[in-house]
Amino acid sequence: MRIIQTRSAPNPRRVRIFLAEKQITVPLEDVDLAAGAVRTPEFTALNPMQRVPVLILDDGTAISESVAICRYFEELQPEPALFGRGAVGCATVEMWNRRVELGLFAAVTHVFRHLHPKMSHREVPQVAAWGEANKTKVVEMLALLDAELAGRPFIAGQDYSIADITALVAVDFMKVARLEKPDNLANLARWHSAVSARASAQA
Ligand SMILES: N[C@@H](CCC(=O)N[C@@H](CS)C(=O)NCC(=O)O)C(=O)O
Repeated sequence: MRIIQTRSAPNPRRVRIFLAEKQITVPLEDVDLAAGAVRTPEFTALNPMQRVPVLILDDGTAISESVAICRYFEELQPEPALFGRGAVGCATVEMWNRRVELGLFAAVTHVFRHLHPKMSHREVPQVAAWGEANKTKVVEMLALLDAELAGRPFIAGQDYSIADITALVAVDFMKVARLEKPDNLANLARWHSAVSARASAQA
């Protein structure tokens, strides 16, 4: 088993943090996105979406999509539960992970992909107006999360979950996307300090 990934990219980091929380070690094989590693016929055969990470099982099965990879490991090793517990708990984690993924993570990556000069040959066409529009969406979603975090320690409730991983990686990737973190969101700042202090954040 191995994971094809890129150290600096945000989606592989989600998987690395998830594995660190579960204390699972999987060999990592780094590829260079800037050099077009995901556009080769060999890589495209593994993931036609031409994106990392990709988990390769020992029988050759290739699983991509960060959340799908995380679900595979949750099934193999349920503890600690990072997708929630019970019908309501699992649905609540799913709800928040999707909200964070679609509302924050995607918005931050749109800003990066559509405005950063180094993405001009990988995001074609680069639409600057779309990048700019997503800056507002990022700020609005951070404010929403700040209000939610006034009433609980973690994004989806009392327990750390994959929703916290998605949010942490999105917030940290704001720096790469050249987005400034609002300094008036005290609950979000408290949450960010807590999740960043976990050993898994270094993965
Ligand atoms: N929905 C996918 C997104 C994967 C993705 O966008 N990966 C980026 C790196 S974070 C990538 O491979 N980009 C290749 C490129 O831009 O050429 C997931 O959740 O894994």
